[in-house]
Amino acid sequence: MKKILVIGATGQIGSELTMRLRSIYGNENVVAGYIKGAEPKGELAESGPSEICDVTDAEAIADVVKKHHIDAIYNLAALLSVVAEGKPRLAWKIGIDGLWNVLEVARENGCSVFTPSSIGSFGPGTPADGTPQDTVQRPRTIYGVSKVTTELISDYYFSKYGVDTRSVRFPGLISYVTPPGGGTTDYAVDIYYSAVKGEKFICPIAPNTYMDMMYMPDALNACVQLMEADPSRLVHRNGFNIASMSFEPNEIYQAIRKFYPDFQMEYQVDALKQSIASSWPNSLDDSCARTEWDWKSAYNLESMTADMIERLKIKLL
Ligand code: AKB
Repeated sequence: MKKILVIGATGQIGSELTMRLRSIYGNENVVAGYIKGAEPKGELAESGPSEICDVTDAEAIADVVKKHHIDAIYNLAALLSVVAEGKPRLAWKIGIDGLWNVLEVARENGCSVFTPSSIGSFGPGTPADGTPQDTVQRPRTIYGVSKVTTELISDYYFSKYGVDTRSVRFPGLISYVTPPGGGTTDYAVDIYYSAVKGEKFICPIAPNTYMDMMYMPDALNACVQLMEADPSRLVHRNGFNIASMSFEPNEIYQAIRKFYPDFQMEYQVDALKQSIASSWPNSLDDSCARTEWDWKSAYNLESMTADMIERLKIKLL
């Protein structure tokens, strides 16, 4: 049975991915790695082992890997795009110095590694519609620069040392469990909270700004499916485009209004968020992921909206 360490296990993706991995590989085989001040709570804390594991501390990662005989690391530690713009040095320290620590520990201990990339790895010079798998990547944000570097250094560790590195480029992720913190796509989560709470939504992103988005269950499937994929079929390794839906603010607003006809939205565009959003693609072409490891999403805007609203009603009301 696989022994897995999730670094960043209490974050937006980590909190759900850890539980999904425990349901597949067994509770005792998935270690939730967290930093001080972000301790696991509730089911996450009670269902399996957890360890302090700061990605910037190589020795701590090595200790946890050795203690639990880890053979796969999901490295989810990162600052999201908007926060990273305010703290570029810290973003690099966590995203790249941290990744270097993970890759070195993986090399020494024979672990495979999953470190997500993002639609943020693209920039204004990238073809915006049907963005190909292999294309221009010249992002203007530190988040994007660190994601391109993540893809390249992860590929390098595979070709130079044979470390089994794999990753996807996540779209904006939408979930009712753990809110995201400081991303450009967060509005597409926040809008559901406003609708269910009966509040007017102030939209920080301008009309007609299309970005790829994905419901969390699809994102979790992508992580597991790629890490289980037959390596002989993989032409690419790090930074697979994956896609399920692309929309602009009015389209998600209209989808929610089918459930809440009186729901109100007003635009108050945030300059930083908008400049980041405008530099990202409208929609990715995920055909390489479909061909190389049979990727396919399950949710679209309508089915995600129905599920989000139902779940948030239980959580909030
Ligand atoms: C962000 O908005 O920063 C993230 C992402 C798309 O990578 N959600």
